[in-house]
Amino acid sequence: MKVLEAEFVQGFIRMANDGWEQGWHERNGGNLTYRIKPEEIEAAADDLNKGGQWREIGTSVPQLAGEYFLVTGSGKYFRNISIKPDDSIAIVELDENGENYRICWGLVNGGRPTSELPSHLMNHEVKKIASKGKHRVIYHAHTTNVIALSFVLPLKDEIFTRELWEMATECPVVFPDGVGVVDWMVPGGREIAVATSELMKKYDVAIWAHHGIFCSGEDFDLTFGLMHTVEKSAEILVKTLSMRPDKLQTITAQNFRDLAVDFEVTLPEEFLYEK
Ligand code: 2HA
Ligand code: ZN
Repeated sequence: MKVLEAEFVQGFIRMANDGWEQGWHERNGGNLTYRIKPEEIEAAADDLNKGGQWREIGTSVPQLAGEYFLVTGSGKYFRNISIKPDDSIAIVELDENGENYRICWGLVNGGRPTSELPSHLMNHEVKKIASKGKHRVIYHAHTTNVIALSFVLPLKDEIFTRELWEMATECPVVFPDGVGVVDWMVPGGREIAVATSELMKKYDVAIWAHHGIFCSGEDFDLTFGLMHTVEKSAEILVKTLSMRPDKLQTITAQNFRDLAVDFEVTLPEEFLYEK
């Protein structure tokens, strides 16, 4: 099978384009990676080039040794992914130590995988273990309203979680574990990768202050839906704060406890403090 005909590649391209249409990917902003299933890579084996040069990842992910990933390219624009996918995205294979990668398909006009490859792979490693293999998608986007909130809310997990939960009833059901927050850090390196993957042991969403969101999920629908839900909630909060600085009424801590019973989710008490 041709790589471009594979369902996982079509799903990846659609998700990237959906993110572009949301306005989350100005210029070359954002990146997306997918941990490919063995049967999916097997079906596309004839279309892969196994002679590429090994290059350093910049970190070590031994739990992902030998796995294949579909990734966006460094400096590439989400806006172009649906129009010229083989120029914009690539399949990479990791070596048997999880320290080097080589390009097996895509980036036909040259280039490298996303500058956030260390963060993506360290997050994949953490989530693969935590979800017993179920999580396959890591997505980073420059979500306008969450970025705006990172200038006015204290950069604390419990504050962001509670504020985002309050702005739409579905939020605690969609992200019951809450969201983590990383202080401003230089993007692209191992340090921010370590900080983010530490939070990903606990959460499916990490907010990068003044930069955007990293999130993780089982498939393209769930991961895009998670990003969309968090950002929509942030948009409602931005609109609310723009109308007046306080809320006349809101969803209370007890309301959340009642919701948790009916929707059969566990909401940690650390987020249900009295205000
Ligand atoms: O430009 O989003 O964080 C890609 C990025 C880096
Ligand atoms: Zn970014």
